[in-house]
Amino acid sequence: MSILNDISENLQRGKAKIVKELVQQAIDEGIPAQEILEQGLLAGMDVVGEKFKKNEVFVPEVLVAARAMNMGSGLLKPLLAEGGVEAIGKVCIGTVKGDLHDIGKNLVKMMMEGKGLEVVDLGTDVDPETYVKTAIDQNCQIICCSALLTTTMPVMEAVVKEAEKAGIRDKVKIMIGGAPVTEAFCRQIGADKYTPDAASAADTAVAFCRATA
Ligand code: B1M
Repeated sequence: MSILNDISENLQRGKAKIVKELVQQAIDEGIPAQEILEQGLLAGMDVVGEKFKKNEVFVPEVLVAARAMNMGSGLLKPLLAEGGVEAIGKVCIGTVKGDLHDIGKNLVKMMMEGKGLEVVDLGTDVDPETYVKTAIDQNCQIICCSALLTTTMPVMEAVVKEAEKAGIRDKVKIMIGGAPVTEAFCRQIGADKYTPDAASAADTAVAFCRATA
């Protein structure tokens, strides 16, 4: 569908205003929000990611693409949240200490809210103590950690240990995700669940909350 290609290409060029207009146009044309997200915005971000890897684009270009991504996904947020019912559980989410990547974390948050979960967003660069303190203070059933850098993945293990130290490990599920994270890593650090994408993270979180309700 060409409007989705247009969204992807304008996102790659960092044309935030045009991306926003095209996303609105796609919504008006009745294209499902999930399709606009995956085949337009995320497809464009994938290309940017590949070019970044090959040193064909650099941090400034990636930042403007990320801004375009956020402007487009902001319009989709209420649509992805449609059908959301009364909060079925509470989750806190953040990108781990040392890591400033937040696009994936924001998508996970958006999908979770869309499934009726209440989400406490801790932002980026979150230390283990903050995750655990928030889970205790705000009665969260789940702690969600995102990491995009291999160097920050170990912080996830520190979160598991911190939850054990605080005596809440049996009361709180710990979910992890982000591009370098794997199922094997999840098992290795003793977290509860790795999910590869935002949609499966939201489904899993709902299932965990229902199981503890
Ligand atoms: Co950076 N960056 N970056 N970056 N960046 C990567 C991650 C990298 C793979 C690029 C590369 O070299 N190929 C590389 C990491 C290499 C590694 O560790 N192995 C890298 C690097 C090296 C860096 C810097 C160190 C660069 C530098 O300064 N020299 C620096 C680090 C800064 C820091 O964090 N301290 C840096 C900076 C940046 C920008 C600021 C420019 C920008 C971030 C802007 C922002 O987030 N606001 C940026 C970006 C955008 C990227 C790439 C291009 C795209 C990441 C992204 O947003 N993807 C990325 C390359 C790539 O991934 N191809 C790269 C889209 C997003 C939707 O995907 O976050 O994976 P993702 O989320 C998915 C799933 O993983 C999952 O759901 C999402 C959607 O389905 N998911 C979860 C994510 N979190 C989850 C949590 C869950 C469950 C599922 O919990 C339950």
